[in-house]
Amino acid sequence: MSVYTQDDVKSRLRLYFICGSTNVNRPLPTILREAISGGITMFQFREKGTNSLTGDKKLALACELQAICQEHHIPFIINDDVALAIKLNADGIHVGQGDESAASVREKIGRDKILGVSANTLADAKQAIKDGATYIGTGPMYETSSKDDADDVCGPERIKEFRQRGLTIPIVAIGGITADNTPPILAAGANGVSVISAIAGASSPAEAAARFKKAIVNKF
Ligand code: TZP
Ligand code: MG
Repeated sequence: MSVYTQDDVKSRLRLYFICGSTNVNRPLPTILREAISGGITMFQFREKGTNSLTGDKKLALACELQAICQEHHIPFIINDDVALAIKLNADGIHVGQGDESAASVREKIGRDKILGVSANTLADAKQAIKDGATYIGTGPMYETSSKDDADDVCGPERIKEFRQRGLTIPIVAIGGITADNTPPILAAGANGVSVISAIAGASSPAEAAARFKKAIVNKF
């Protein structure tokens, strides 16, 4: 699929698995296959931090993960690395506020690709929309140990506020999300949850993803 409508993206955001090689202690391609069998709806390759792969090793892993996603019709998104996303013709890219500007990324990738932007304030969210974001990510909803420089916990109230202020863009929540604490996030108006450790660190990523699906399915 190369053109995504907002409705496609909203449903794809429901269970958005994010992972890099440093988040797992088994091979990431294996974990990804298991997470897909449990029902994830989108995948982001986020290779960053100490001991993360670079250069050819990063490229080789990205290619392998993309092939798995393609086999299962799961959109493959790359975090931050615009050159890699373009080289692989990935389905999309996700950038944070400290990365290359969303407007510049949109210009490079064209209008048909998914562009995710992290936005923790209403002003940043509005700017992201102007710049051509397809969806915004916001958090951390709850305490997380997966991001060293995470902002303060905002809770589902952030999502509620964005919706009350009139934002209709697809929104995915992030940070400390588990199957158990998912319902208030969806009730606040998020289209889905993005998750690293509750799936990547589970003894069974497939079962972990399936537990999320149970929490999500009744909400739509
Ligand atoms: N951005 C805000 S919190 C976070 C990112 C990338 C980490 C989310 O990981 P986890 O393990 O699902 O809390
Ligand atoms: Mg980033």
